[in-house]
Amino acid sequence: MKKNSLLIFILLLFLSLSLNAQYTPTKENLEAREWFANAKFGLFIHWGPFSIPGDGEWVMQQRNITVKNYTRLMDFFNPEKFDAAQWVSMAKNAGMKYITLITRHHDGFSMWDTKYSDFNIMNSPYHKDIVKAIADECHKQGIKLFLYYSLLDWRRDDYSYWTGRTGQGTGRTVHGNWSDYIKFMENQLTELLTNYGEIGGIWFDGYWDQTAPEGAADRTPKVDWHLDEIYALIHKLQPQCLIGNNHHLSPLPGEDFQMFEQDLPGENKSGLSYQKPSDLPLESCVTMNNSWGFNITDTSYKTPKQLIDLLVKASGYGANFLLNIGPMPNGVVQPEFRERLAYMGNWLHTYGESIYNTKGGYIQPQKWGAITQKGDTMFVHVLNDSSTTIALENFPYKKITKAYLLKDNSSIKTSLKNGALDIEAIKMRDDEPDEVIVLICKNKA
Ligand code: JFZ
Repeated sequence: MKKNSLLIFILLLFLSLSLNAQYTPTKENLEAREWFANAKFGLFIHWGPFSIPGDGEWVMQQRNITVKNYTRLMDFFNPEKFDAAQWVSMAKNAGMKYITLITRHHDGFSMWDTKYSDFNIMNSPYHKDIVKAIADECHKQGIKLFLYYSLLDWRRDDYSYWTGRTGQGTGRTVHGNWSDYIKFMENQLTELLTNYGEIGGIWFDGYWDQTAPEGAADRTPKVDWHLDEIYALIHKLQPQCLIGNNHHLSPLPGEDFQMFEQDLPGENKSGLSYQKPSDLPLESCVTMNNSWGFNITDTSYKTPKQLIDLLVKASGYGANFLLNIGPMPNGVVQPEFRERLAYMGNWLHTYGESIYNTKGGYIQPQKWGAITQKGDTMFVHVLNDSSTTIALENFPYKKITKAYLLKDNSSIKTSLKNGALDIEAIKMRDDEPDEVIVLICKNKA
């Protein structure tokens, strides 16, 4: 009898451990992943009281603003010109299929009507639920909404700031209870996943605050994030909701997509993206200038051509491109951002079929450009002048039945011999960021 109960105990222990470690996405979730991988282009919005000083969303950390002083920003946040319908249609007209909205960044301000923190939009002079306004418009205009949610908090005493890498200069002295903090996040996430209709995904950030930087001998988190529990809660409330976490590591169990910050998958220009691309749907998030949140002196805008290059190369890697805006504190999106978004939308109007619903190329993006594929159609995106022919080694088809420019159907010379494809040299035009060659292929090699 005793032996039996011990056996059952061990069995149960083993079962619960393996249940936690394993995650089997539901059918809805797998469908949502497929939708996501085909969507290709989204709008990231960094906006909140942190926009007021015009110094980026890290202003509290960078200027060591105390909790007491920072709280005053709530009294000034009154974005009277904010128009959710306009923002959502701006994203749609840019050819974007989803919006990823900051609901609570590291400064801890909640952009919705939450019961679990007083530092929220309902206590600002604006007094209207911004997440609700955007969620309603997204549902109305048929664009998916993803919610950015920070795991890191620069204000709360129960956030383990004493083991964190940031948030040391905000004047906190009390060491609160970590389990309270986990409960707080679960309560807030439950609100977000209950009161705002269907949510496309949760975009976590801040995990890295409790981990030594890349290269350190020991990179185990200093706290137990309870991610299994948090992820299970999300998937229970909304099984289709995709979970991603900007921890700059390989995906953890329970995650549904993988993101790269200021980098294309597999590239590491930012020094933040050491992680290898996985089999999950991929997403690259990038700023339009050098700031996420509104920065009044940052005028280093990427050119429209640079933005098209990034979108095309992300697609060539099989990844989504999540392009950021940091609107102004009054709710106006600055014209430099609006112009670029309009340009992208215009471009996608003509070239969308070479981006949406495509897979990454059989070879990765190259100096001259990138490849995207849809069935037996291959799109060769020439982004940089190729004065010589473009040579594609190990071409995966034996025959090309048609080769032409997507914009005007004019035919393009190709020669396919012994698995090597040569495409005639393409001269770039100033008004055309990408010359898209369509190859209709036959007979897989
Ligand atoms: C994070 C945020 O901190 C940032 O404000 C923005 O929201 C971006 C999309 O995501 O960026 C990071 C993440 C990690 C580090 C720095 C910035 N890090 O490890 O130093």
